[in-house]
Amino acid sequence: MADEVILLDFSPSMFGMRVRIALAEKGMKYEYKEEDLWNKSPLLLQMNPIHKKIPVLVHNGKPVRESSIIVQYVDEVWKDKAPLLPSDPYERAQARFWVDFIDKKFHDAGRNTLSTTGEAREEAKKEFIEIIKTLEEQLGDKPYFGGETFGYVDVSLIPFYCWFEAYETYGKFSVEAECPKFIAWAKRCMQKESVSKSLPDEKKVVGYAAELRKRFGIE
Ligand code: GS8
Repeated sequence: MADEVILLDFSPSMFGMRVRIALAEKGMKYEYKEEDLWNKSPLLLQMNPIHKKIPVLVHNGKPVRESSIIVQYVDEVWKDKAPLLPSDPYERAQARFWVDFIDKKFHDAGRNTLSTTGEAREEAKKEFIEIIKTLEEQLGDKPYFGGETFGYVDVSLIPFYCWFEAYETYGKFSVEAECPKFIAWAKRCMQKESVSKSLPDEKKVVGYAAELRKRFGIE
């Protein structure tokens, strides 16, 4: 029986993009369902009753939740093509550490450049740049965080790149000026079809960020 794969998603979500990229890397066909996060579908509430968040991958009727867990699941289930996690247990633990760092540090720092003003925004930009520099050190001279090939950390981090225009527009700064190596890595990833086809247009993200700022009460 062929696999039935459904993705409950929201196009500007960096977490959803991770799953889209992982599935594209594996060459998987799936049904994409765009959610309205302000009016969630009964299917989303049924498939993720705890967090009520996207993304959710529904594989043969069974839900898998949390983007980093979904990407690892996709890698384990469709293991014959484009391995994303390293085969060595220590290397795998390291990759998981960096994805955890992205979720705990990088994500919040990026969001803070959008959700703050004045002094707090200056602080947020400084922290964001410091975190990117830490990631640049981790990348070293390798083309990808995964080494010679695009891997789990790359899949988890690249979706944030399409948010940079929004961070930079509202934060009034340039990541490229301070972290050119990071931007070179991002452009390298964008050359991959699995990435470029899975990411929304930056302008769309800027529009969504403007809406979020209104909701944060900034504008
Ligand atoms: C985060 C998902 C998430 O924040 C993951 O999958 O990695 N740790 C989770 N999803 C958001 C959209 S992206 O900002 C979401 O579904 N929000 C709806 C809500 O909070 O009601």
